[in-house]
Amino acid sequence: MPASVEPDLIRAQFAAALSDMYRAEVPLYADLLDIVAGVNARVDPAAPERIAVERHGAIRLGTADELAMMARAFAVLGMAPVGYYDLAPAGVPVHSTAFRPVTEAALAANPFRVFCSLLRIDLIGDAALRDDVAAILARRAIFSDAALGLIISAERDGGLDEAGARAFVAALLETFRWHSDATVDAETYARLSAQHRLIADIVAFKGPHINHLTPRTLDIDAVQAQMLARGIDAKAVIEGPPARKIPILLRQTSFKALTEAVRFAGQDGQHTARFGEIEQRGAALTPKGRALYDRLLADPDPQAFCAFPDDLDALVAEGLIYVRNDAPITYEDFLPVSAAGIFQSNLTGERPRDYGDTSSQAAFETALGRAVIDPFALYAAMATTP
Ligand code: OOG
Ligand code: NI
Repeated sequence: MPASVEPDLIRAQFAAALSDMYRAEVPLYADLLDIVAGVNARVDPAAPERIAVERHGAIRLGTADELAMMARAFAVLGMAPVGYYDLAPAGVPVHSTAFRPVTEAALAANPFRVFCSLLRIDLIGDAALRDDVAAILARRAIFSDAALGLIISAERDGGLDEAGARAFVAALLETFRWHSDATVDAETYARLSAQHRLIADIVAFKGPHINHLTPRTLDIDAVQAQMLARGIDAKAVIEGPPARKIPILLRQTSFKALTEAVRFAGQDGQHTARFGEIEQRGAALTPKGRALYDRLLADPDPQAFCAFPDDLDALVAEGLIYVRNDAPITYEDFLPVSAAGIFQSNLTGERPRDYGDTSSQAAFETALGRAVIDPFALYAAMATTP
């Protein structure tokens, strides 16, 4: 068998192909890349190579089978599921993980990550609609036969050769592509949408179209200001911690979803799904740091955050951040509160839902076919003790 291509390389090729596809489909994303590249070059002309190509995307899946196969597809790209995010408390009927590279070398080679959500059919209150959703989803196949065949050969042979890798990138890209033809009629779309707009987005189409692709900026406030100056409809609030000398975790902001023309069986219609987002990443917090962050975030007083030290020595001395050779380790994951804000910002007018406290990591992992990796364990393994 010919030598197999490094998963890091297949991931880099896939991330680049996805970015090109999204750039062609969503002009706002091309503008974002422009602004972010300009700001990053000004902030740090010597920034590590990974920053220039760094992106995260997001998809939403309908069934356990789709999730299990997606995990196998991402494994070919050297990406594993890290963390469990329960969005139900925020009124969004999904739970999620982040597929991403997990070793320092793989992150340095290409840090592409995908926030991947699974619909919680059990949270649909209307039993008849629940059955319809299951039946509609059971009829679709989100992976082509070519993609499935290449996943199976990669698993069997321990990788893909060059031709296989090229074919796999092209085949998997199709799963992430936008399709303006809905798989349901307008009446069914309206029923799904009335239950929750996100349910219509997940169920009514042929596949889990990529709904945003997010470049990483070194100064989110500067990018936000430039977007507003260009007349782009940016969300007013930046999600995550306030601006600081030593950035921590993740700050994100998103831009309104596009309204797109779609075709229902026999009828024209509209759907809003795809949007823009930028993010700035900071230091990964230890469990102690994260507990402090969560406590301060819950405090209604906006000044509360002053209690989080903003000095490298203090952060290290108090054991709030992970460091490696005296430098903060970058946070590679997501934040459930910010993710909820990102979902909500694209669901204007959606009435609030109360799904109660129904977190179900065990059910998610059964669907996934494996346990998710604990992000703290990954940072702890990379850290050097001071
Ligand atoms: C995912 C929202 C979460 C983030 O950056 O926190 C997310 C979605 O809208 O499907 O991407
Ligand atoms: Ni995002």
